Amino acid sequence: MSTAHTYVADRDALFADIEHYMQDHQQRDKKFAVILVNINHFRQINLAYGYQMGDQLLEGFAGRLRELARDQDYIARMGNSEFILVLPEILNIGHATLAANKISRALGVPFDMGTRQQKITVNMGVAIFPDHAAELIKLIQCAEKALMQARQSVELFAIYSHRQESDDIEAWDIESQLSDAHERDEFEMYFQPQVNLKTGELFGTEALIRWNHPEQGFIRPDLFIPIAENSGHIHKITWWTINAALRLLIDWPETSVPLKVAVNLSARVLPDPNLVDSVRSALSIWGTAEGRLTLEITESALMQDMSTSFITLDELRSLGVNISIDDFGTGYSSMAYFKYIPANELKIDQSFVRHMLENSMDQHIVKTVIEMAHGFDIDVVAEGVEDIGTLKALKQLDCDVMQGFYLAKPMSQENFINWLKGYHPEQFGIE
Ligand code: G
Ligand code: G
Ligand code: MN
Repeated sequence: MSTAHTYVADRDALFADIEHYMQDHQQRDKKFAVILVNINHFRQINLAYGYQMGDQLLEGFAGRLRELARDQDYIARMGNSEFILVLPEILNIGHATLAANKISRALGVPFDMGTRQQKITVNMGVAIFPDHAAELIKLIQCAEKALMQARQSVELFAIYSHRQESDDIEAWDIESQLSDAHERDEFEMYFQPQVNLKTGELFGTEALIRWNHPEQGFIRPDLFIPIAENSGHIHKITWWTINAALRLLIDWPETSVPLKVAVNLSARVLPDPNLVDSVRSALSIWGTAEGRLTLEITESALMQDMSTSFITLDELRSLGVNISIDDFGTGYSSMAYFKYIPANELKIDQSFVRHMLENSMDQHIVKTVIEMAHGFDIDVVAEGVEDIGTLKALKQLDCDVMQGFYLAKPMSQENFINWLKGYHPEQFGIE
């Protein structure tokens, strides 16, 4: 067996080592734990500091893991930002939990990145041999599944449980029914209004998809969009959403200001070479005037492959489409790149807006984002406005547009058009 604390990237050697632990523990009727540790936002760290510093961070991280490990523990690198720990001879799951907590505490101290100190966070997934699986690949898969669960939750780590298997079945069911959903016309578009804070006039609307399932009722996009992204259904859905959104403009063509309609674009369709052509066709089918379609792209989607996505966005802009950066503030984009993003709108994430009255830090972030965006001639939409107090504070901070439950929740097209017809700024206290 290779010595403890090795730092390898060779998967065959790594698997052979774990295989060895399995035989050994099986013979002696003992348990061991596998912990997968993934460094969050490692890609952004690499972008911000360069790859050399990124490698240095990995070295430092491995060093900290070694410091807190026992002599007999095994540590290796699994992937780009992922490490694997094997903790031999544990008595129960509690020992693995202790180790996971120890790891997170060891990260309280930031890493030295030359000019700056960088704090990092991790997620961890834990699986136990032989309780969760007695085969190598299955055991690693259990740990991977637990890691994925941790990444989707607010918890630092997750221990594999069989309940996750039933989640997988649910995911499969949704996936198999997605293509039928399309054929059976089960998608519906909901609309949430946006109001110009400067003038009180209507500004536009965000189009939000709903899946009206015959047995399950309304299925939220949070649940089925990620599955559609992984299964490839997202391309058809995107075509449907753009057309459903542009149809609204036909059904409701006239307001005092031309209404804009905003469609959310998944990160997965941004690299699609057909995207620009599809958008061009849809605009021509519906005879949409310039400046009336907005495409929302999350900040983190933009950061995934900046050079390609910026070219695509430029092409979309040249079709007269507005580009909005969605969920801004949650994606860790660096100021160095911000000035190059070909966007004309930015949406401050609702997590900052919703508590800005009670939390002065959030208010400060909102203020700074507005000032910065205006410096680049970019309009700011605040999402998640739930009360008049927040509306007034945003107006004072020179925010351009607001959207939130205070005005209205997302509504069916029919209800939305009725809402528009009845809209008066005074009823919301907007002067
Ligand atoms: O409307 P709701 O709160 O349920 O939306 C939840 C999430 O789903 C939001 O992040 C929203 O951006 C996303 N979403 C809503 N409609 C669409 C859509 O048509 N396409 C994509 N890609 N995402 C959507
Ligand atoms: O990720 P994205 O910004 O596209 O998400 C938009 C979602 O936010 C919509 O689906 C909508 O349901 C939700 N939303 C809009 N306004 C509010 C609000 O004022 N409060 C809360 N809690 N959610 C909101
Ligand atoms: Mn959005």
